[in-house]
Amino acid sequence: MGGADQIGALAAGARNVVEGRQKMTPSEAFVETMVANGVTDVFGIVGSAYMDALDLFPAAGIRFIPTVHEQGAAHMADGYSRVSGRHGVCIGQNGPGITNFVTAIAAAYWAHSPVVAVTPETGSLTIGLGGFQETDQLPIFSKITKYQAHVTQPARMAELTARAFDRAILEMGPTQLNIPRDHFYGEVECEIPRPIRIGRGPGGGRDLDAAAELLAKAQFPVIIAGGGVVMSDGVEACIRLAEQLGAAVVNAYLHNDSFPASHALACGPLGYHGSKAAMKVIHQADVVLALGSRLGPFGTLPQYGFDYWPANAKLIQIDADPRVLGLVKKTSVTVCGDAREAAEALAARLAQRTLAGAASREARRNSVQTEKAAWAKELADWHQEKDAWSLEIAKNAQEMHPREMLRELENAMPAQAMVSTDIGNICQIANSYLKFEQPRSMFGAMMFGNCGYAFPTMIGCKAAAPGRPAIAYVGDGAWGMSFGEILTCVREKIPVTAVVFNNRQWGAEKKNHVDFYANRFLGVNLENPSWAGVAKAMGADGVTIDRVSDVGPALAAACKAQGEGRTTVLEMMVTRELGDPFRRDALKLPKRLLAKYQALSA
Ligand SMILES: Cc1ncc(C[n+]2csc(CCOP(=O)(O)OP(=O)(O)O)c2C)c(N)n1
Ligand SMILES: [Mg+2]
Repeated sequence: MGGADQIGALAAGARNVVEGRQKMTPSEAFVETMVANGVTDVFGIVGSAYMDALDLFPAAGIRFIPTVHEQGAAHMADGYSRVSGRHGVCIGQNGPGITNFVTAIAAAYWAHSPVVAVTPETGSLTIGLGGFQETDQLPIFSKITKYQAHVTQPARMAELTARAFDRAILEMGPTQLNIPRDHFYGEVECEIPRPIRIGRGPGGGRDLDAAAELLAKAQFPVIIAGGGVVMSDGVEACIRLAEQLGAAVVNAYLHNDSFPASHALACGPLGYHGSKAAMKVIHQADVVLALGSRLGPFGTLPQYGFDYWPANAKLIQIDADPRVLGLVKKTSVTVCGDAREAAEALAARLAQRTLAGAASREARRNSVQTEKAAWAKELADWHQEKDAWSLEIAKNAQEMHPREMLRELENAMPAQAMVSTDIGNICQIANSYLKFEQPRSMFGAMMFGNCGYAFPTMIGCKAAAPGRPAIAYVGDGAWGMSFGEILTCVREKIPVTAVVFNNRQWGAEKKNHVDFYANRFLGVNLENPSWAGVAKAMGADGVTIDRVSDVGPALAAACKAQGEGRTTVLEMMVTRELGDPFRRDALKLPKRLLAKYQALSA
């Protein structure tokens, strides 16, 4: 027996982690610790720095998924972890392979994803000599990881690998495992540590009592279901608490999957291009329960010219991370706990209580229905952007209006779909048109906000959940940054559907030129190749769509093709009109003092 047969036979027993203290190589200790943590997939680009360990992956039952770029690998690890709740793992060559991770690890940090970035570094005997591919790899990640392990000695490989994996889950964020490349070699005696997985608990008893007290007295309670509800598998608990209280539920920004959209109490998302119904409802609240949310500053800014945050409401904030409590909004009660367990604990406390809001339960429910219907009607009648510039630019255009296209996509969205969204004007508007029934379905480029996030992240999602339809929404500018990973889909047979919004511009930034710089366009217009043609040249399917009636059938066909292993790029030809900007607080009208720049003053 040899070659592939031998690896297959070894892999059959791969999930049994070696027991007890024994002699092994550091590479074996590293790989066995990953096995102990249930790792089955690792994304990266091959490199000599860790080849001794890589050689063991197949026999250990670990699939190595080679990518086009290390940024793609780390985004894939992010998507993989967000959809599965398990670790996402990426690895690369010391120096440039590792610095290529940086943007994606920063994104994973703000998405609270348990990604382990394995970063082999230059050999310990030559550190500091300025040899090949050397850079100090710990400072680079110090602000974008929850924990950094540096393998100081080969004998500590298992211990420190285990700690990096434990802390990624415990602290819900990326960790770094930095390994001098010579430390993979040699002989050590060690035991493979078993993973530490602990319940977070619902929070302090007195804090929960105080929260229950506020909720019992609330006339108009509203729940914000945050990412913590998704991460704690707490949607059912959130539904029960909402029903008990008769509380409307809004989704925190970019967490449209934190509460089922079809539920009678669901109002839709807050934040940019969120649901006006959600905003109007939360505006009436006298008590807001932020469940599993850090209440990020970006997600509650005024929208549609409406400063909806209920400034006088009492705020209960529950989050598993003590550092985010009271950070952005002043709280009346703070609870450090797991969103699911806290919701269950509150439901138990409220079961025996008379609820002050009981009498108005029906009225509040009706108000939710009325606002939802009004918002649905407004969206249905909203075919194109109505500002002067958009009306002008789209006047005689042959292309589709972005909103009409987004609505068709919404209507054709298959059950159980996973959708990632990039950063850009059309992706942002998509927030109004993305509804989900189950958690772990929406993967926004969270608060790091990097263009180029959505596509590789969705490849990672698909690797973790091959049975679910995988769809990435990407602007054409961001697509230019990320389309290379089509090759990963094709080579590794990880079929994904990319919906590329071809408006021939870096639209979200162009909107700033329109709103603040008197249409002085600079660096925002894009000349594109046929993105459908590029996809075909790379071995995927590519379809150019310029009729609204073709959008839904094309999405359905592309998702079906995933079942046959086919990746499709749907190139949506849309007008250059632009929706409301990302934010209005970020820019000021230009003021120039020097005479030569006077013409550029507002
Ligand atoms: C990596 C990165 N570079 C630059 C930006 C700034 N930026 C934000 S939105 C945007 C334009 C996105 O254009 P596109 O992807 O074509 O989407 P559109 O706005 O046209 O819908 C840019 C350049 C960013 N967010 N991330
Ligand atoms: Mg664009």
